[in-house]
Amino acid sequence: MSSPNTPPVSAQDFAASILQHLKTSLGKDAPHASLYDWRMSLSLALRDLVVDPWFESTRRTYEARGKRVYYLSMEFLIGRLIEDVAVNLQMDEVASEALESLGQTYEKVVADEPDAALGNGGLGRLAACFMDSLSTLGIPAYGYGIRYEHGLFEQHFDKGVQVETAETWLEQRHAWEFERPEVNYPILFGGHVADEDGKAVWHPEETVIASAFDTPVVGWEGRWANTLRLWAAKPDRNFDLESFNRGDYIAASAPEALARTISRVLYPDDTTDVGKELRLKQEYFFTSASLQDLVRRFLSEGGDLKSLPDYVAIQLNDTHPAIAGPELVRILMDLHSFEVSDAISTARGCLAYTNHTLLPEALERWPEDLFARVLPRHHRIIQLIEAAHFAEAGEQVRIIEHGEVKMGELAFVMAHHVNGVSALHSELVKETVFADLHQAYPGRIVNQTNGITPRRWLYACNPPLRNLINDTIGTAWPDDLEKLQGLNAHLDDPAFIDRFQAAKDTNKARLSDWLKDRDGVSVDPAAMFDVQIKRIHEYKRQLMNLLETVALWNEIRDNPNGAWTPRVKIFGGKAAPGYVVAKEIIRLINDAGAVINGDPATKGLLQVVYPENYNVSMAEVLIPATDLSEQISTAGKEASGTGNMKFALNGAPTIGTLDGANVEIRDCVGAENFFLFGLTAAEVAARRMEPDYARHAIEASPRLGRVLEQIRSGVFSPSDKDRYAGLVDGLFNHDYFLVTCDFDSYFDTQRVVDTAFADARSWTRLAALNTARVGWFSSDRTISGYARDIWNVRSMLATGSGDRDVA
Ligand code: GPQ
Repeated sequence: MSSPNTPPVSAQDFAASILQHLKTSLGKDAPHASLYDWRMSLSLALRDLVVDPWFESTRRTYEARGKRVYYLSMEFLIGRLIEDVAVNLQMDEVASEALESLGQTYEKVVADEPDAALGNGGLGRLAACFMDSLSTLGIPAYGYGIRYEHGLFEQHFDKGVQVETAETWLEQRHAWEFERPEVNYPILFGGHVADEDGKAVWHPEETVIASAFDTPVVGWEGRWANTLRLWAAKPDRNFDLESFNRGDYIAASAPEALARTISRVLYPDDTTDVGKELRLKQEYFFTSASLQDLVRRFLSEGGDLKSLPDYVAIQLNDTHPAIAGPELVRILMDLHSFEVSDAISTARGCLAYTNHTLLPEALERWPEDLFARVLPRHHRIIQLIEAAHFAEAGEQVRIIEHGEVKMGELAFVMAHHVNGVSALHSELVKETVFADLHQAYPGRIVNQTNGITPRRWLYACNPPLRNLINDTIGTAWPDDLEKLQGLNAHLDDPAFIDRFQAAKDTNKARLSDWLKDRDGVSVDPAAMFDVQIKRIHEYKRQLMNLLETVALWNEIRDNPNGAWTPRVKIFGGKAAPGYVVAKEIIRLINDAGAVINGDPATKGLLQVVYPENYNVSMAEVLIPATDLSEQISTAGKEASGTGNMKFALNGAPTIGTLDGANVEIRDCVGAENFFLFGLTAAEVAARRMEPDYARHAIEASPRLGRVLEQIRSGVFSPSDKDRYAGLVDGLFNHDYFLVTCDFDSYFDTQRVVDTAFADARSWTRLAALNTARVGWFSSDRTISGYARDIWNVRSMLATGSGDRDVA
């Protein structure tokens, strides 16, 4: 494996490798190569360099009989991989030089790669950051998920309205994966369960084949590489020749179409439950394939299944793979003759569950009849699990209740640990959704505050800041992010602050150019870039941000000679296609933006920008260029947030509520360096009990009342004056997320931000202070916590003193 900071090959050799791939893998010579051909050749040449560390990692794990982590997730939002791999292999400069020597521009080739958008948002991106950290820390691990043919939909705006089109990343060859046609498992559905000689025997009626595709995930400095194994669905019989011969061509290909449907599309719902049969099938499909695969691996190494928990740690990313509990029990009982209680305790010894939300609509529940029809054997096993749970803990919490199978309760009961994703969230998990189960199983709930990989979210996406940090504190920080604390000593050095400002200016200029090229939008890089990027959801309160924007517009018009701080309000994010209110909010942002941007009275002082189709690669351009990070969810609703960490790390102070990981970010940067506003989680709960709280808040705020009246009366929708009447009435009558109650506090705090930003040097110091103090939010720290508190696994990377301690 490569030694620190030494690229494994020279630019000359790497150029030769690219040319070789161009010829033998793409079938082109340089004069005829398209951008696609160059990009594929570069990717394949980089992939070649990952294979040795990958084999070596597998071999070492096998020889040491090391415990492996299996991370089961419906989503891996990995984005582009070229830069990621190049940076982790210290090949970024070499790759750039090699392409240059071939007459190509590295940045252009990198930008040609489609995002692998196999996730909705934070949950999926967290899984991708965890894969990076598991490899960086040298923990043997597999990520298991679904190889969706269509990732998250593409978003377009048609006169401000979100329209969705299918995402098609697999129309091109995916350069990074290795197909494993020999790794196939049958996945069974439906049928019935018969009692035969006192044994329950499942007679399924449908079989789908899960087929593996492996992507190596290389860690920092190429020290270690793990596998992301994604399952594609295939029919068990490809083609019904009998029907074909009869001339029934549609019937002949029907089984194939049906089977493939299972891995066809990613459900675009984020934190909302959909309850569709196909979704349940997707969940069981990838969970069953993954468990069959890990059991096969374990047995092939000569293991005795009773000791499975000593060698296998299975992490359930939310309830989506919660069927793992009953499925592992089924495998142990039906295929390996375990007694029920042994099967349950062995399965529980392997399983742990991460909860990502308190929103009741996101805790999955399946109608019992649907569940029993699709998975009749598991339905019975869940009854056995429930009985065992009653025997252990008393009968106060049911898993099957009111005709529904409750996946949160199932995951909890079958896990040896349950974790929340920020300190506040984990406490609320104990107090609210799982209060009774917490009583029954004290100590089971623990906290693991989320993190982000600093390789992608600072080193790769922010070269100017990366170079400044290297020059200031050396190069040991990308896998030891607390080293950024060393920047604290430079916060009062004017030369450092100048360079920090220069880095931010470079990034803002890059974003401005990007917006101009992509959308023809001009922004002033000297204005404050105020950014809110995330899924559109009422609890995240993009609407409150928009109301504040309109209020500010009013104030500037009322007082045109005031000392206003110029702002560009940047929004980014998608709404679930079926989430009507979220789509109205998108339309309102676009409508109001059009009016505000066209107003000569506020030109140069206030602008609204909403680039369509926000995704990971857009985040990589926006975050380094941001001056102010908007983290304004209703307290108690955002489990953690991870965008909040990315902004702070890249030198953007936060305006935010005491919610999720904001609380811990504020602890790290210092209360005086965080623009706090709004009700606390406890105050939110109390306020909701007050009658007519929203109406009272609106009456008490003439500023807010005026904005709502403008929206309601059609100021931003002159051709359709009532367009937003429903949205505004909603705020008066059922403002569940307390937009109205927090509005004044938010507006006032934004004016404090205005004043602070106007003092450029002290603002830059504040930005640099954020970078210096948030190293704790590295996902390396998070993964070390899981390894120590939940998985009981160790790093395989030897240091001078034996195993590297990941804790
Ligand atoms: N999250 Cl339940 C999602 O992105 N999708 C989901 O379906 C659920 C949660 C997010 C959550 O809203 C954020 O607060 C977290 O930071 C993120 O998961 C990762 O834990």
